[in-house]
Amino acid sequence: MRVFYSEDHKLRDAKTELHGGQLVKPFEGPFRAEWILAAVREEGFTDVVAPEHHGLETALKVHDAGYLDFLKTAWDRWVAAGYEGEAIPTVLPVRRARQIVPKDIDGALGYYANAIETSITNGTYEAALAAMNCALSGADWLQEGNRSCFSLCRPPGHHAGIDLYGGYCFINNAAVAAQRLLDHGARKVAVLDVDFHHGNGTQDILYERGDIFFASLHGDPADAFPHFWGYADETGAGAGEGLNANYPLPPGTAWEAWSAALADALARIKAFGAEAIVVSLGVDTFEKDPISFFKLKTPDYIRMGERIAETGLPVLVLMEGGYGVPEIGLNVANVLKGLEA
Ligand code: OKP
Ligand code: ZN
Repeated sequence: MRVFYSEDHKLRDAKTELHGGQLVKPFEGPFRAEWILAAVREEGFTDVVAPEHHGLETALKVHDAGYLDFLKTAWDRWVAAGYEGEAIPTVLPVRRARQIVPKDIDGALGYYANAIETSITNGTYEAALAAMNCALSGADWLQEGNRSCFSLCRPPGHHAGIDLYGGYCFINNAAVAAQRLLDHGARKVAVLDVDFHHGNGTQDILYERGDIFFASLHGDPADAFPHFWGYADETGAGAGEGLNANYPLPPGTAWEAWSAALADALARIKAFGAEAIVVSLGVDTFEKDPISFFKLKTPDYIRMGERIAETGLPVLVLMEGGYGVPEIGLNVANVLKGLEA
């Protein structure tokens, strides 16, 4: 299985994340991609290739143009304002506030944020573009007739909405890849989000679309980030009515209950008639993940890959979350092994 990886992920190396009332070293850092790359190579996935460079054409079909321009310019505008820390918003356009994009960078940050733990830094936009390029190259690789591949995207993307960043995400790599598959001949595709956190950005982008089915298995939003999205009664709207499937699951969820939800999601993806699956793979479902509460074990990830492979559909695996412990690498490699079994 081919692996797409760009060294440019290292351009995002934030020093601060707002966590527990303190600015701490971010959970999402360059070490994650290094651990994952080392483990997948160790486990035999040695066909590691840098992605092609792509323009913004596909991203502009899933994101707002003003939002992408904001991402491109935010750091320089923040520095020009004279600030010395990393860029974080302080004011948010909450209930009953006006939804007007402010000229001022402090206001613009709040306008485009859906969570404020995530600092914008020098190099963040360039790293997000590199992750997007990995996703696009992966989509093209499937389109050439290959059954599966792994795009080691970093930073992740599934919390990035139409015009929203946060939760360590800036550009929605999964939505961009799904769009690319459709633009290159697929009629219908699915995004399957198995990260511990609800893929609220992906849901935001796909909610009214009739050509992409979205399923997400995640910690119940009553208990877990992103808190304001991910309930089971969010089922899609307009042309997308019935094409959004959320599986909120309680603290302590282990393989048995988790895999029952996966089986239901895969059955619905098949019934929809998807011609390919984009998997938003987070391994923060692992029992030792520092910020999550599921209890999956390392061998469970092999079974996860096997179950997805049983659909018989081409599969593009994109990296999302998974934190804290070196086992994230083997857990990712196990999914890839299961897919190839
Ligand atoms: C990104 B991805 C937990 C706070 C969580 C942000 C989590 C972002 C997860 N107490 N803060 O989906 O793995
Ligand atoms: Zn996550």
